[in-house]
Amino acid sequence: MFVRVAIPIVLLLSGCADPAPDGMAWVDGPDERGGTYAEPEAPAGDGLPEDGVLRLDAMPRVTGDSEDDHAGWTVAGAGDINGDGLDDIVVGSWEDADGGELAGAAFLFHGPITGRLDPSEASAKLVGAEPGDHAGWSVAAAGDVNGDGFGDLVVGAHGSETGGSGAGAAYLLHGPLEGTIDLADADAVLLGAFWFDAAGISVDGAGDVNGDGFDDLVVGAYQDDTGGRDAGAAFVVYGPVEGEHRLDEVGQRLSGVEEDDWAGYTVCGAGDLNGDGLDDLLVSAVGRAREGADAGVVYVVFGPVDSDRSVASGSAVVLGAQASDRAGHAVAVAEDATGDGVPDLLIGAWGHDGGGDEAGGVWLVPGPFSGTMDLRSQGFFLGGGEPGDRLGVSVAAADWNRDGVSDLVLGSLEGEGESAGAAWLFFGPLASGRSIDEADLRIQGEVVGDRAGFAVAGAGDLDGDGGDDLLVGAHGASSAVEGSGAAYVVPGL
Ligand SMILES: [Ca+2]
Ligand SMILES: [Ca+2]
Ligand SMILES: [Ca+2]
Ligand SMILES: [Ca+2]
Repeated sequence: MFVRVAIPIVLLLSGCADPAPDGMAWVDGPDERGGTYAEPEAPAGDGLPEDGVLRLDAMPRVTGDSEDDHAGWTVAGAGDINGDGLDDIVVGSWEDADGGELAGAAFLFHGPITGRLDPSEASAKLVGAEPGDHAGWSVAAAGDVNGDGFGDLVVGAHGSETGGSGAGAAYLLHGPLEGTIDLADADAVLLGAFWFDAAGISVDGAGDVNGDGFDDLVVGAYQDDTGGRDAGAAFVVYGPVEGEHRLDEVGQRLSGVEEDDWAGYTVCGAGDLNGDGLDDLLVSAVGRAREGADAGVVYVVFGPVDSDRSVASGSAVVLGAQASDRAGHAVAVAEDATGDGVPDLLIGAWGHDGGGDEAGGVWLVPGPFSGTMDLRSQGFFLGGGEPGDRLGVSVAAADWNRDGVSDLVLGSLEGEGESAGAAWLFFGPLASGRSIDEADLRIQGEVVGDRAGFAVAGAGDLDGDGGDDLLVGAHGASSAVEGSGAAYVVPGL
């Protein structure tokens, strides 16, 4: 029996960002933290900061609750969990210890989110079932899996051992959700199929992949061995689903092609990309080799998925450009970023070395998608980071400026050293490559060490003004206590 390391050193969060006040203004209080938010006066000009820097200091914020919880490692729009017509958010905190050391947790906050909120003001806290579960490493809106009209949530816990050592798990929770909830009591508990599969490393709502009217789930298990050792897999689980099940018993397995492909490290519900009325998926295999390890590949998997099969079978394939790029580590679907009415893909490749060692970069790949596509010759490159910036460690698309065209958000580490962090926002439509120097806005972290932009996501419409809001995770922030972590809301224009 060989022994495998469940958590590789290079492990970073997997990212799938779903499509997502209108400029509330910060009003200074008696001290620098004592301000409040107010509805704005009519914004000057277009309402954008004159220097092109959007400072998170002035944005609504939620925090983790204990030292070194690093909440905000993942952030996601949750959909409308409580059915009040306003979208809600979920913030992952996999180092939270309420359920035991590294059991992890996720916080649900209902929209609207104004001012600066404590974790005690969360609408619900979902607590990892057992020590070491890493619950909240991945979190996502699940759509409406049980068809009751309330949005549902899915939480990954790839360290869970309920299904065997390192098997991992994903939890489905039906909205509405209030108070403290032990994930062991989730409406559905989906266990990794085998030891050390690391199921739940990534999770997402899949939309309705089989067209039965119920939303479905996709769960990544990057150490699944079906296609070769650590070839990885993604499981599609059709709603409705309740109770405890093994993923291979209740889901369809899309298995990676070769050893060490790490298929399913990132999974993403993509909406209906090919217009056949069935929703489609993205499955990234960040370890896939191309003239060397870890070039990465993104599979566009078209619904329906009727049986276990290779993830490459019948899928469009987008090849990473170079070894070590890790293309697809973060992915997002833009409803339309080029202005032709066809959905586009945003593919982050934080390991790309074009701008220096791990400067990173992001490709915008215009749809439609078919056959084999190659980032060397297809798509627009968005780059310009410095060495170590890992630009594209997170990506998101949403219509933030409300002009009907998707806007793009590129997150980064911004340097290997201590960093406040940053993300860059480009307004669509984009028709060619760009440098982040040409970005329309730079979203700037608050304090050195915050790591703002390590996670970004579309939040949906938290305040009901009809525009898309953004989320920026800052897991390094010490906003509440040292290393509590934080997540910021950037209200749409
Ligand atoms: Ca709501
Ligand atoms: Ca529901
Ligand atoms: Ca379905
Ligand atoms: Ca726009």
